[in-house]
Amino acid sequence: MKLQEFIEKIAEIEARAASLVAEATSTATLDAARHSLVGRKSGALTAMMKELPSLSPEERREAGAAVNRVKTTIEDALDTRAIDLSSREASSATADLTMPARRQWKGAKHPVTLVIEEIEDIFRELGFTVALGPEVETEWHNFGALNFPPDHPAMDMHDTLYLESGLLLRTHTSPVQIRTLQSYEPPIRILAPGNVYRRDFFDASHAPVFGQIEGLAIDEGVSFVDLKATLTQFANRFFGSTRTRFRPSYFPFTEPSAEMDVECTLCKGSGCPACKNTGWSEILGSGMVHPSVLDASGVDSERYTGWAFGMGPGRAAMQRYGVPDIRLLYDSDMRFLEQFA
Ligand code: 2NL
Repeated sequence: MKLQEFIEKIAEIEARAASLVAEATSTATLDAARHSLVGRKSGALTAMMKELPSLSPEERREAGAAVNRVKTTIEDALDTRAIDLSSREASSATADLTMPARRQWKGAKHPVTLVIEEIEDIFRELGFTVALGPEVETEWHNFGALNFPPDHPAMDMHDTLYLESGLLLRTHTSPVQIRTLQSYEPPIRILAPGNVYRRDFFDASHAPVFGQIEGLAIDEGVSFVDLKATLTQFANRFFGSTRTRFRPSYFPFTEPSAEMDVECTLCKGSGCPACKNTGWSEILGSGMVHPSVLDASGVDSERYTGWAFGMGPGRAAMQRYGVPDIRLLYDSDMRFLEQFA
């Protein structure tokens, strides 16, 4: 083959390559073009390279340089087009331009968590500290130290799961206060929030696992006046300025004991289904700590007195947000929870 002929042939291949690359509309047709042009076995340009030895040594140098230049040009064009086609194929395979934009999910605190944090904030300002303890407790911390008489009807409300080792699932957060009384000298002002367990049906107003917050204040000279003043102050902060009333009650661990009611937040005292037409809603139980409880924990009941209360943040959240069924607080239904975001 003559040099002239060689140069013409590779120019022809270069021109054919340009149109093949331009006409390739898929990676498959482009791959076929690459094969026919620069393929190792049957590529047109590869065939030309095999012709080089038939030229004279002087012609071979010029022809070799020319064929290498064309090879680089063709390969660059093929590579550029390949990237273009594959990105176009990838995006046309997944993009549905009629699809609605994805809505951003926004995390939010659970209404019961909101209520617990609000109660903690109010009591923190009054000098209380948050105390935590185990949910699996000894019978002594849950009942013995709290002056529960054996076989007393008060025990019926506190049935729970008993574990093999004589331990049980705590029925209230009072054991946290017992542990605090055992390890700290008064003055003590603590708030004990946490989950508690009781043998109950799961219905609109009961749950077998529920949140409780108890408070305890112990010092010299603490009286029922402190209980009433502090809890009234709390009710005004939590429910807005509202009337409160104290009714006598019974707990084994307090004497005297009292329930605190607030004016029904829904009907403002005029009576509605939520307050069973009484105009009042019960929000917590309280009382002066029984001397036997102080003595059991090693606190001198001749020197110290104190008061305590217990309330359900789930119940409080239901009143605050007008939730009609306690199960809504445990279902994790996004349609309900989203409203608090
Ligand atoms: C309620 C009533 C109450 C207490 C809890 C308490 C704790 C100790 C000593 C004395 Cl260590 N009392 N806690 C007192 C009165 C009432 O809870 O209805 N809770 C949901």
